[in-house]
Order: sequence, then structure tokens, then C-alpha cells
Amino acid sequence: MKLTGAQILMEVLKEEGVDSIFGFPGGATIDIHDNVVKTDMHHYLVRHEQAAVHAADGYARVSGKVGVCIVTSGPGATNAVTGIATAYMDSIPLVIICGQVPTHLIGNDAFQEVDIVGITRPCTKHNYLVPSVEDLPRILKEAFHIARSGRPGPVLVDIPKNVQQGVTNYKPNQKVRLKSYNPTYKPNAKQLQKVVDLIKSSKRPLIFAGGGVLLSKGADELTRLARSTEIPVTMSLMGLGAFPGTDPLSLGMIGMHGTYRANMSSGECDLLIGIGVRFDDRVTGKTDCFASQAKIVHIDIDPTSIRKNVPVSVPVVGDCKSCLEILNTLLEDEDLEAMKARRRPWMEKVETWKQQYKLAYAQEDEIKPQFVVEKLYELTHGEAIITTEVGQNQMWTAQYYHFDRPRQFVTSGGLGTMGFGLPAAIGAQVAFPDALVVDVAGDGSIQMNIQEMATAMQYKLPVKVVILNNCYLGMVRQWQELFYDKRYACTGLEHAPDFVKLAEAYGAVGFKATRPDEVEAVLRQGLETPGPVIMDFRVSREECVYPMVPAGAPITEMLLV
Ligand SMILES: Cc1ncc(C[n+]2csc(CCOP(=O)(O)OP(=O)(O)O)c2C)c(N)n1
Repeated sequence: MKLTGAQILMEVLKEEGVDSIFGFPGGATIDIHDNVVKTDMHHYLVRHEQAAVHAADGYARVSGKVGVCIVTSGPGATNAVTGIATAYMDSIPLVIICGQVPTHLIGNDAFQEVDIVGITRPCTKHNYLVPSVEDLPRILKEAFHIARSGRPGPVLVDIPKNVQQGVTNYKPNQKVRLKSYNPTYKPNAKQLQKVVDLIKSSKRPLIFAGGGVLLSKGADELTRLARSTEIPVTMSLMGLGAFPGTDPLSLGMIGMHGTYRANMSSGECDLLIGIGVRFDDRVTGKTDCFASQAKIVHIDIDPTSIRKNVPVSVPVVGDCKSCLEILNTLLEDEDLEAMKARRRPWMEKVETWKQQYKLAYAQEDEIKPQFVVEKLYELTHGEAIITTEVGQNQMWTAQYYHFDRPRQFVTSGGLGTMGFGLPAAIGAQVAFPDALVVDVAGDGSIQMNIQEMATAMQYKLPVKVVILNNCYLGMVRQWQELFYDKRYACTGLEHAPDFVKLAEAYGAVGFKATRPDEVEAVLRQGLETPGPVIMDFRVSREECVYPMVPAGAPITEMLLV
């Protein structure tokens, strides 16, 4: 059948099962947007392109599907870059469709022309400038395939206007043939046998799980492995939810703001099994000292991430879920009871660390931010989908909201993008319209994409925003307090909008709490009020996130209060 480029795009999106698209139009996408509204797909018009990408990203993180967004050429495309880099760092599958000036104008400084393929080369898994309408179906199919397979990531497709308008013969459901791209899903059995041998001989093992476990949908297999062998589990920020946070074997988050027990365990374990992790510097601290007594096993689908940051004794390249399945099967033949008995002293030690330093704060006259997150956890029974902005709000959420299931916690881990949380919450709410979706925000970050309240209102997406309002760029202020003699350079946010009135200006509802005894009532009201809500909690201004490992120090050297 003969179709235009824009029509072909719709056909491929339908074939790929796309039901929701986030976008912002321009001259270079008029043909595409004109066709989107002729389909059954829902298009969500955001107020800024960065938000379109974050919303598609939030949608992808909670649903496990590929997120899709459409932005126009030039400023539309450059506005999208932060969102693309955010998804790239966290390995989130996205297809970003960009409008581009007609092919004959490319390279001529045409109106709203920018080399977005060049700009995004280092922050996309792959990207394409579509040279002709004949190439479009193949490229689109490849884009989806690359985005979701192997280590997932964002793929950008830049489509010139004449390609959108050009006509060609379209054959549905074309097969993808990419000779040079073959991710290794199936692990090497011998390597996994080595892992089993190490588990058998280890006296002090520790599992370190990351976002790769969630991306591979391997959380159940991880839980089985940990429970059958009774190995304690710590998680990276991106891995929270890969293993139930309330399980007795969970040590919580590791790293710069990790728990005492997790960080100490990593320092003293003799075997560290890293699964779907990057060994990011926020996790390892001083790398020479990280897990220095341990043999390190690294299981990952991306061979290039293995040995990138830490030395590894046993590398295993493969899909995390498949690797965990095989490990579980191999372990069925082992004497697990004897193994557990040998490790009793280790488990006792871990338990002592657990009791020695619990996450703690003192709720006094002012509202403590930790108290707000704890109450939120209590009132939502730990069941909400939580997104965060970036900063202290993000770390307190990671520490005090205990994530028991996969894809419940949505946060910008790798890039640490302020302004991520609200649009990501919108995307998550689109994926799960009936779920309670809450963005925990700082007063700084929320102002980076607050305009998306309008999007939430327009599409009746009842996201709730909890602002931990300390009138500071709190996380930076914390560093200034601890390492710069309290010189709070450029971090004061004394002038802020009245968030209650701002909510109302968007047609939403706002609440404010200034005293600890108001926290519960405001949360209850806010969560029960239909539609989008902003809750402004005036929290203790100079509260710090603890534990904290100073940058570059070993992670066992924590500042505890
Ligand atoms: C786009 C962007 N700009 C700057 C930063 C650096 N940064 C990291 S945390 C932080 C402070 C965030 O302040 P706020 O949103 O008020 O949250 P709080 O730390 O107070 O909870 C800043 C400025 C960043 N992560 N992202």
C-alpha cells in the first residue's frame, strides 16, 4: 500500500503496540501530529520538550514498554536532550521522534535546523537521520528493536519534513536484520558454575542488585536466589524494588547515602555478586577500597560495563533474569542447609550492624523531611508509585519509603536530573491510570518543570506532588555545610512562589503544612483529593541526609549524624 512517511510512522507505532505518545509540535512535525490524531493512540501535549522525554521515560520505567515521544526540529530537539541523556544513563528504552528541516536544507543554517543526530550521539544508544521515505520503515523497526533489546536505551529518529510527506510502498511487519548487533542473552554455563562454586565456598557473601535486574524482569528470580541461599541483598538507587525492601535479608541501599549495614557489609564480604549494576562512583566511593576483601562476580548484559570501574573475578555476560534462573537451578543440587550453617557468624554480624545504626532522625518542633516521607509510606501502605526529583528529597525517599516491588520507584539515578519527577509521574500515571502516583520533590527541582501541572490538569492525571520545602537547594547546601565551612553560595531559594496558590492557578488543589502536627492531616487530604494536588511541607531548613560518605572516601567511612 502507498503511504506517506507520516502515515508509515503511525503504522509502525501501531505494530509496536504504542498506545501513548508524549510530545510537543512544531512546523517540522505538523505532518506527524496531523496523523497521530487520526489514530487510536493517545497523544499527551506537554508544556516543554524536556518533559515529553521524561514523561515517556516514566511511562517506560513503570510499564516495561518502550516510551515514545515526538518533538520538533531545532529548539524542540535541543530541549529534549536532557531527557534523552537522563534515559541513556539509566538504560531506559525510548524512541524519540524528531522533526527535521527538509533534506535539501540540511547543512544550510535553515530556520530551526540543528544537527540533533550529532548532538545526541554520545547520549543515545543509537540514532538516525532518515535519508528518504524508502528507508523509514526499516529505520523505525530497527529503532524499536535497539531501544528494547540488550541493554535498553534511547534511540532517536530524525525525520526530515520531505521524508514525512514523501510517498512509498509500505509493507507491514518488516523483520529487523542487524548483522552487527547481537546482544548476548544466554550466559556461559561454565561461568555460572564458577559463581555457584564461589557461593558454596563463601563465608561472607553479599548480593548487590541494580537496575538491570528490574530491566530484565528478574526480580522474582533474585528473590528466590537470595532466600534459598540466605544471602543478604543490598541495592543501588536504581535497583530499589528489585528485592523487597522490607524483607529481613534486605540491607537497603548501598553507597554515598547507603545504610550503615549495607556499606559495612560491602567492606567485609568475601564474595560480592553484582547483578545488573554499573559500580557507579556514588556506590563504590574510593574504588580501591570497595569490597576489598571480596571476589567480585559481575553479571550484566552489557560486556562493556564489566571491569569498567572495579576488578572482577568472574564476569558473566547475559540477561540478568536468565542468569538468575540458571543459578537457581544449579543451586537446587547443592546442600543449602550446610551452606547456611557455615555462614551463621556472618549473618549475626550483619544483624549487629543492622541494630547498631538504624536510619534515624529526631522529630522536634519543625517538620523533619524524613517524617513526611515516613508518613507518606504509612498512609499509602507502601503501595504508591513514587517518583522523585533530585537532591535530598530523592535520598530521603530512597531511605524512608521501603520499596517492595519492581518498577515502583522512578528516579533519575545516573544523570541526577532536577525537574524529572513531575513529568515522570505524569508518564507513570498514563501507564497506570488507577495507581496512586506521588512525586516527592524539593522546592528547587519542582520549579524546573512545574509547568507540567497544566498537562496533568488537561488530561485529568491525578498526580500528587509532595514538596519538601527547605527554601534551599538542599543537597548542595549540605555539601557547603559539611565541606565548605557553611558558605552557602548561591543555594538560598528565599523567593519562591506560594505553591498553594500556584496549584490553584493551574486549577489544581494545594495544601500547606508548617507544623509537625499538620503533616498527617495534609497528607491525608492531599492523597484523598481527586485530581492533581500539590502539598507544600515547610521542613527544617538545615537538615542533612545521613549516613553520608564524603566524595572519594571509602564507603565504610560514613558520617553518621
Ligand atoms: C538540572 C540540574 N541542575 C543542577 C543540579 C545540581 N543539584 C543536585 S541536587 C541540587 C539541589 C536540589 O534542590 P531541591 O530541588 O530544592 O531539593 P533538596 O535537595 O532541597 O531536597 C542541585 C542544585 C542537578 N542535579 N540537576
